[in-house]
Amino acid sequence: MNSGSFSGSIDLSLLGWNDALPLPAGTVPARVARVDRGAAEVIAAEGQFQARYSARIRRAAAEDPVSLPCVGDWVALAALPEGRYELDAVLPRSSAFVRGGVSRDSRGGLSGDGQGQVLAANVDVVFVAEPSMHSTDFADLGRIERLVALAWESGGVPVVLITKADLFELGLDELLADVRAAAPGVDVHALCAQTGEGVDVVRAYLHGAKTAVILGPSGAGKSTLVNALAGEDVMETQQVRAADGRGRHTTVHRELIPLSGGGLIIDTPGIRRVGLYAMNDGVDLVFSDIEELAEGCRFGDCSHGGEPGCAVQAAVEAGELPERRLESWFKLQREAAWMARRSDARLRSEETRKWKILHKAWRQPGRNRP
Ligand SMILES: Nc1nc2c(ncn2[C@@H]2O[C@H](COP(=O)(O)OP(=O)(O)OP(=O)(O)O)[C@@H](O)[C@H]2O)c(=O)[nH]1
Ligand SMILES: [Mg+2]
Ligand SMILES: [Zn+2]
Repeated sequence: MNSGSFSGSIDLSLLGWNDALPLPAGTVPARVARVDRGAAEVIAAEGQFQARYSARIRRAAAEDPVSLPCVGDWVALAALPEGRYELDAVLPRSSAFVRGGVSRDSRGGLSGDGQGQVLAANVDVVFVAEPSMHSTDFADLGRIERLVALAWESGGVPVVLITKADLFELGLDELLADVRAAAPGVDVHALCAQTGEGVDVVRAYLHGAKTAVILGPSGAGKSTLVNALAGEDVMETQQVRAADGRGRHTTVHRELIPLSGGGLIIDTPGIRRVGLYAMNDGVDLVFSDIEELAEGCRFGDCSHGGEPGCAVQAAVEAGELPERRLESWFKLQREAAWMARRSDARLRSEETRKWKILHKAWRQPGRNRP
C-alpha cells in the first residue's frame, strides 16, 4: 500500500532535512520512501514520485551493495529532460541499519555472502517491537537483546515496545522488569495499538521531525502501530492471526511514512533472522551488566566459562544474573567472533588476489619497472 502522495511544495525540514548535508551543485534533494528494483520512490519538495538510478549509482552499487539507496536515505536528484529526475547520489548517512547477509540454513549451518545490506538509513530511533504474547509463546528476550544490540550498532537509539499488552494482563509488570534487565539503559514501554493505549508515549519519540524504524517479528503488530500513529490505515495489517504465530508476512516492503502529527516512521517486514554484521560495541552495550560484573573476575581475560574467581559465574549462582542471559551473551559473542574471522579471511584473500595481479604484471616482459 502506498503512504499517500503529496502535492504542492513540501517543507523538507519536516522530513528531517539537515542543511549541513552536502548537496552537489545543480541537484535537488529528496528522501527515499521506498526502494524498488532499479528505482526508488522519493519525496522531494515538489511531491512524491519514482526516480530511476543513474549509471553512476548502478556502478557504485555493483562495487559495494552498501552504497545502494535504501529507505530513509537522503539523495541527490539530477534533472533529466521533460521535467523528470534520476537518482544520482546518496548523501552521507547519519546512521545505517545494516543486516549481515548471513543466515542459518535448515541444517543449522551458517551461510550467506557476508555482504552487509542496509535496511534503513538516517534513523534516530529504533523501535524494537516484541509481542507480550505471540501465539502461545511469551516475549522472546533473546530476540530483544539481539535487535537492541543491532540498534545500538546502527547509530540510532533503541526503544523496546512490548506490543499486544492486552494479551498479557497477569504479571505484565514482571515481564517489563525482565525486559528492562535484558536491555539495560533502554526505555521499555508496553502498549496496545488496537485500543491506542500507550501510543502517545511512542509518538513523543518522533517530536522534532525525528525518524524511527520499527523492527520485530511478523505479527508483532508493527503495521497496526504505524496506522495508530498515522491516525489512518496507511499500511495493510494481518487480517487473520496465524495459528502457529509465524504465519506469512503481511508487510513485504520497507516503507517510510511521514506522519501528519510530525515525524516519520519506517515500517518493515517481520524479521525472521537477524545476522550480525561487524557487531562489537552493540553487544557490549546490551550486555553492560555482564561487562561490569566481569571487572570483578580474577583473570583479566576470564571467559566466564568456569575459571576460578569468576564474578560472572558467581552472580549466576547467587541468582543475580539469569543464566539465560549469560547463555545469550555467549551465543552473540561466538557469532560476532565468527563474523570477524570471516571478514578477516575475506580481506586476506582480497589482498592475496591483489598481490597476484601485481606479481603477474611485474613479471610481464617489456614492462617498465620502477
Ligand atoms: N490483541 C491485540 N492484537 C493486536 C494488537 N496489535 C495488532 N494486533 C493484531 O496482530 C495481528 C498482526 O498485526 P500486524 O500489524 O499486521 O503485524 P506486523 O508486525 O505488521 O506483521 P508483518 O507485517 O507480517 O511483519 C493483526 O491481526 C492485528 O490485528 C494489539 O495491541 N492487541
Ligand atoms: Mg506489517
Ligand atoms: Zn569471569
